Amino acid sequence: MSAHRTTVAGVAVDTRHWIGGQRVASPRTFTDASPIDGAPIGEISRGAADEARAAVAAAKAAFPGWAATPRAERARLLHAIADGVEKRTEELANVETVDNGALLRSHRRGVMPRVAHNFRFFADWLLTLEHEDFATRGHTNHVTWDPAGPCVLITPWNAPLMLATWKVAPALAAGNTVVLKPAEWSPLTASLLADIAAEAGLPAGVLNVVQGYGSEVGDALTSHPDVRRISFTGSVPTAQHIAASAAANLTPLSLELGGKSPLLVFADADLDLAVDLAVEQYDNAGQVCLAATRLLVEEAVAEEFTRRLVARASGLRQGDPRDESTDIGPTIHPRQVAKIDGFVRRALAAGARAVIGGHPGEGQYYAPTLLTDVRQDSEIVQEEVFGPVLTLQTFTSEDEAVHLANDTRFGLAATLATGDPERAERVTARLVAGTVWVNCFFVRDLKAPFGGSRHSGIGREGGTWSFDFYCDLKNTVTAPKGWKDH
Ligand code: TXE
Repeated sequence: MSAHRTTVAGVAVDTRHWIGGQRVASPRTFTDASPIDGAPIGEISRGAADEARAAVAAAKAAFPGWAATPRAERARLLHAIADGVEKRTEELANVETVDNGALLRSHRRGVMPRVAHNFRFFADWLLTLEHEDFATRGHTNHVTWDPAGPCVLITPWNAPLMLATWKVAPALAAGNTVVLKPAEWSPLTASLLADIAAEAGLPAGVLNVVQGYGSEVGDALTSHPDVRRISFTGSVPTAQHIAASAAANLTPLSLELGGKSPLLVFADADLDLAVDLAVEQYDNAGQVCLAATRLLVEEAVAEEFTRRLVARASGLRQGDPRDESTDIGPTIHPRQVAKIDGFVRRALAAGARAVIGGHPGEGQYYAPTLLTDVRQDSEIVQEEVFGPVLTLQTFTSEDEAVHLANDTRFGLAATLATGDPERAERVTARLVAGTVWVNCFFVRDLKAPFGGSRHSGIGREGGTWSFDFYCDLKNTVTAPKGWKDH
């Protein structure tokens, strides 16, 4: 491990920035540690305003060439990046697991294949984008999807490469250049992505990676006048800060923020399925923006549901995320453990009951927790915990279920367990949520719009919606030959 590189899970990772096709070091570094055991795994270049400005300048310089690159060639290069991701799946999965603590088996079988798919999907979609033409009083309207310019993409630590490539792939496909700022708690796979993109032949400056703390590198990126789009996934306070910083240049923003999503379990549901859906909410130690952390259960089945859930959740194995038999890994950082525990302590002090868990485990592990006897207006019901902590409340009518489901400041997702399709339709129509899952969870097609309402964000990404965001739409109106308009 040096100030320039480290080896993690047998994989060499460059820990410097990637700017204009060059590795660039900062005078200072910060230490990246593994959530598995807290051991240091890398000394990462600690970016500041200078590196941020250099990365935007590199993205600006590369923009005209990339924007003018024929779509088919852009698509070919994105497929080549996907090939590189597929070739290095095992390495990426191992590095990501050591860096952010999520399960190796899901990185291997689920996440990394989807990272490759992100590139393939947007490469293919690019080729289907039509330039629309229509006539108005003899004139033609010709609508084009023009690349917007340099984009700043700021990503979190809970699914580092997955969330980064959700943004990088459509931004590049649209003909934009990119400055990616990964989270300081999980910086490594972004650096590997830069290697893969370079090996694939992506021209210098088209993708840049700046490492560092958001508070030190962020403003120089988000207030930069040459930046044409900012896409951010993370917390509400940081989003508010970024929005204020972007306001100086009216830079368009896409914000994907947290949630406090409900799982509504109706008495007519298949209870085993409902319990499966509830248990899934402990995945990634609850560090999932979409997690349905509020279980809202119809009173008639609440006792039986709780009994089955407790039986299942008590059997979950918590431990080393590299172990195939582990169900729940560690939380990302000691600060996150303290934050989760603070929420739980305050809930217990306010009268909540921990049916299971309610305390930290060894190291950075937090025991899967289920809290009952919680009030709707309490902090634990209203605020995102981002840990393996579920609350359970009951309802007696559909109206009450909808009221409880909608009664937070968020609106990211909702999940319903019901055996009645008409009820599903009625309830769904009344829910405030960007995504509603009926008798399923986490099924995500890149064609579908993804995002949240209220404090869960602004805008939608996926399919056409990504291109809406990453392109400047232009309508060219051409008069017919010989036409004189007054
Ligand atoms: O997020 P931040 P944190 C929620 C979750 C979690 C909480 C705090 O509830 O407990 O947020 O996590 C960069 N200018 N989510 O503190 O600060 C930062 O470097 C520009 C939900 O880690 O939002 C990182 O790259 N950038 C969420 C990214 O923002 C700045 C996922 C996210 O960090 C910046 C993560 C600044 N001034 C957390 N300050 C989800 N929606 O999935 C920080 N950053």
